[in-house]
Amino acid sequence: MDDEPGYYRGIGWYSRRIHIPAFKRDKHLALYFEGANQLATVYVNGRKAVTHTGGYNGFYVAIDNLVKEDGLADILVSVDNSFNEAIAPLTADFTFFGGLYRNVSLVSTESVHFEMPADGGSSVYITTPIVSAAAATIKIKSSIVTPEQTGKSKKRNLLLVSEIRDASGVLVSSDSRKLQLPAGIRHEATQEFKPLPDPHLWSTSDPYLYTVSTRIVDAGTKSVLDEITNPLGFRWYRFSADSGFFLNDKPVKLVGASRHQDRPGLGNAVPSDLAREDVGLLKKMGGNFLRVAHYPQDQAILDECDRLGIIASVEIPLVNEITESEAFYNNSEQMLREMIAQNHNHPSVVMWTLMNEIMLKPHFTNDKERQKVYYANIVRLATRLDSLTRQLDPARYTMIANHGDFDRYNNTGLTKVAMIVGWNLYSGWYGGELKDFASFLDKHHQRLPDKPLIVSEYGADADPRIRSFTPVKFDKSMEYALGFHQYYLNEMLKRPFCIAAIIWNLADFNSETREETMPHINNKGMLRWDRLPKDLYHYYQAKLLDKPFVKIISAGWNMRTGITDSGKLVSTQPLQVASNAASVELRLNGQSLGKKQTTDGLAGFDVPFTNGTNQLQALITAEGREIPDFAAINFQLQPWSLRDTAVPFTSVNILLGAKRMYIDEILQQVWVPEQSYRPGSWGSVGGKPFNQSGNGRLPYGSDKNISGTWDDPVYQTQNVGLQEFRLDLPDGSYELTLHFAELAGVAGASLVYNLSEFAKAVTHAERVFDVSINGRLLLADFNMTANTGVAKAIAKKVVLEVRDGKGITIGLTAKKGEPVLNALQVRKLY
Ligand code: GCB
Repeated sequence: MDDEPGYYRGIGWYSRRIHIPAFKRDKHLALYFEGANQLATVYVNGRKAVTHTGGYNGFYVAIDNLVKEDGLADILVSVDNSFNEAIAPLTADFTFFGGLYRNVSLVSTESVHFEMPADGGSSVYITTPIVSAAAATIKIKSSIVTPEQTGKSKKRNLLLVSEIRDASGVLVSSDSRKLQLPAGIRHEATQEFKPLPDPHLWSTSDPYLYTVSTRIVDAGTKSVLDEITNPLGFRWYRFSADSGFFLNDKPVKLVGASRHQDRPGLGNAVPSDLAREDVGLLKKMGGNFLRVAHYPQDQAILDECDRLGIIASVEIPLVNEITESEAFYNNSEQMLREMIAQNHNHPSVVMWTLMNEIMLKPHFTNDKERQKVYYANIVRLATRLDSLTRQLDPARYTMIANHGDFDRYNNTGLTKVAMIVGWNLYSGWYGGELKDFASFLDKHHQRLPDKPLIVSEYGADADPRIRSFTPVKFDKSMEYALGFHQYYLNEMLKRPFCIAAIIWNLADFNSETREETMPHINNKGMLRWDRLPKDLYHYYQAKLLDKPFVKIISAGWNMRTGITDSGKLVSTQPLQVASNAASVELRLNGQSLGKKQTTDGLAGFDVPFTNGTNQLQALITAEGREIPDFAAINFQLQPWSLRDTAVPFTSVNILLGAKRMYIDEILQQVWVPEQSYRPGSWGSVGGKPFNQSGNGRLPYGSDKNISGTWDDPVYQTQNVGLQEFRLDLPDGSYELTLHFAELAGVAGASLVYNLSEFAKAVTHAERVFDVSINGRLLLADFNMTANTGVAKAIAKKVVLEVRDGKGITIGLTAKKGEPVLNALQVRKLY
């Protein structure tokens, strides 16, 4: 999260001495690593045990022969997250945190046990070949390992028992068979159950789970040698290219989100409880689908999807590009095998995703023939992965998620490979207009009428600290993002052939290379990084929840400021309430502001805010009762005329060259956009907003990380060519702070996700200017680039006396180039 680009990518070492107690020493012993990013080598007592490739799947390390006689095991692990051209992901919009970031366990079993396979999966594999409302069949495959022949062990007489119990623990079916196994073998057993009549089906609204417990029992002593319990859900489903997703023959529109695994202060080392919390938050939003993206995650995620009735897709981290090497292909196949083996038994999973935006970084742009070969290699790899998936798990669908370049994926043949085509669409954000989204959906349906379509991603940055009454594309305001989501969601709901609406992303996440208003964070979440809900989350609740719902969505925007309406002691500003009721009443400090009909889950009010705390209450009537929601909004009235004694001036924070507001949550300050000078009030004279030339996305300002501040939005906009800034303040003592940062000559964030035009570096003439206050020189020959550098925050604070009704006039005089000012703050002292 610091200003220095990049993060540690290299080797980390872990060491731990464990002592295995005597009673466990004749057992089978293994270590299980749930996740180590990305190349891990495990040594036990100085001997290399295993090297595992890939950062997001689990793996076993058998240590029976490595533990010392006295039970001592010195475990040493090296984990390397350096770039490795043979291991996916090569590049992506998330941080590849290294290390052992999930649990590591010591697993001990009897010497006869279920296999701990090389793919890290469960050796009990459950399928439900035929399911209907009338009956369900169940098939269990398991693999059992017997120890090498020792003095005493000859053949082992065993029982393999599988029991199916319903949710209340009642046994509903079982199968038991005798096995006589010689020493030192791996035995595969298949148990097929006779059809279970009238199964209680698993669905999104009623995620009913049975359990299957499978055990190896010593036939003589009847003691249980090993036991594995799995969830079991009975459901059947299909994806139709015309009419969407059907679960148990009922149509279900899939609406949900993707999830990254990181949290503030933890990186990827997130306890399972927090992983579970994320799925719970998706459910509470009204979502019924989780794209576990862009890599397999903590098992707790899918456990929770099973439990809460969230349909899921899981994927391997093949993102943006490939390396054309057999080593890369093999590693990718290995990740796929592991993913399926480790996540297979979850009823919530309906599809495996093979790749994400794999043609985003096209390679060989100057050699079209070679580029064709590259694309052909991608399609070849996709075909390998797709056939392997269908062979390993014929019951599930396969999906590939593409970025919005239809022809690139279609002409190369990639759209034909997987069973479902996913499109990650950002029209009206990175490029194009909102309406291009709807045309894209229709184009797919027309050109690929037999291919089921899902919108595997859509979203817009929503920085909860940025607000605007005049939202525009890419201003990062909550208001623009809300309009974006409204448009997208409704277009998808209208089209039955659009199977799924998968929001990018459930929560904000860390991406080191991102700059933006919140550097290193991708702000497209419905939840903030710390999981506090944004307005967007409540909009989805209003649209998706069945139970009565009302929420003042700008409650999170609880610090506001505004200029008084002319001649009044209030400042009227818009506020929205999200609800699934037909109408909402809003009360301000106990007084009704009337009722408003909701449109698309929202009711808009103009609220006359007064100075101080404004108590708001929104009310709906549902199920015969009133349901309220409350918010307290702290409002600072700014006088219309600065000398107005009815609303005495205290302080103001102004962003120049901006049409947005910014809330500094640390200093509890609200910044308002610039206005042109109005006599009696304040404002700028001359100049125009800084605009990063050659950049089609940003309407004003820069998206560059400004170093030396947490208040990047204060410095990211600017007035260029400003002559004066005037404040007609009453006499008194004031503290004035001027904020500068050189924005020109700064290359914009070079993310590959900026799909329209890349931000280009702007070359600028040298900029030298004087700054005076009320005619007295404050800064002479001020040269930001020479003194401090570009994109560096500079603040100049001065205390001054205002006398003789002259107010404050800040004058800027060019010596070379045009003078600039990014922001200013004035505070009355006495
Ligand atoms: C995408 C990528 C995802 C990015 C997202 C974005 O298309 O699949 O990894 O994070 O766009 O926010 O740009």
